[in-house]
Amino acid sequence: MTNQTLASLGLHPDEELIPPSGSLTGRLVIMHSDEADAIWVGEQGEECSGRLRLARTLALKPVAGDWIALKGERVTKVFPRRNELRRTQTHGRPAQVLAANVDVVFVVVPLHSELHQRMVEGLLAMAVEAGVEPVLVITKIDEGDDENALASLQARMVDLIGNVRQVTTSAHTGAGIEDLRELLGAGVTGVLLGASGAGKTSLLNALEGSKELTKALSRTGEGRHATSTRKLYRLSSGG
Ligand SMILES: Nc1nc2c(ncn2[C@@H]2O[C@H](COP(=O)(O)OP(=O)(O)OP(=O)(O)O)[C@@H](O)[C@H]2O)c(=O)[nH]1
Ligand SMILES: [Mg+2]
Repeated sequence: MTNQTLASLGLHPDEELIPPSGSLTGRLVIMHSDEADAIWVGEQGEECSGRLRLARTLALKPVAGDWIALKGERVTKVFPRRNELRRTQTHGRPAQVLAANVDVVFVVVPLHSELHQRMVEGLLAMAVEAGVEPVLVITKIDEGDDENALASLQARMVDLIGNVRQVTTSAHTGAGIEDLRELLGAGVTGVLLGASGAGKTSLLNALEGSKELTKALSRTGEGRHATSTRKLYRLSSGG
């Protein structure tokens, strides 16, 4: 029987985590340089959270979204991943895993901006390579003073990435936020990808309306000044 806490953290009904004896299971929320924040199921089945160290014997460096086993305050095992979101190799450096065990990738593009064509293509490719459904999220539609702006962006996006599912949103007016919430139903792990300033943090805040977090994985800015957060949030609505 799947533990309810693990299900609420995004474990699929057909997945099972069998921990080494004496270990507990949980999910990694965010990696710090050599420590990790995680949520796990305690001895009595209660939900726990806290900062963990990494056992030196880990075969795999964990990332946000990983299912883990822990003993004491150490991560002792990283379970095999259902999928990995990888930032594709650049300048000869090895591909970097941004997040694991993801259900949906939101490619976030603001209504008005220079369209970073190669970046959008790259983000879409990340989703496709991971075998994860991409959804295009057009943000800041409240800035649509020109009626044709949305239609024209949508047409350009279809040219660029084909007919992927689309949601149009405004964190300011709340437009489309419920559509996004529906895509992030109970146990769904979503990742927001997009350029710095595209509106990812604002979307998370609009989804939550409060500081109480749930479960969309925040994620990556690719511009030079971009902030980059790889953190799992839990939404109070269940996603
Ligand atoms: N008009 C309007 N502005 C928005 C909306 N969403 C975000 N913004 C503004 O856009 C700017 C960037 O938004 P953020 O949510 O911080 O963008 P981000 O994608 O998290 O950026 P990084 O963290 O740098 O990657 C802020 O000044 C927001 O106020 C929106 O729906 N409408
Ligand atoms: Mg941000």
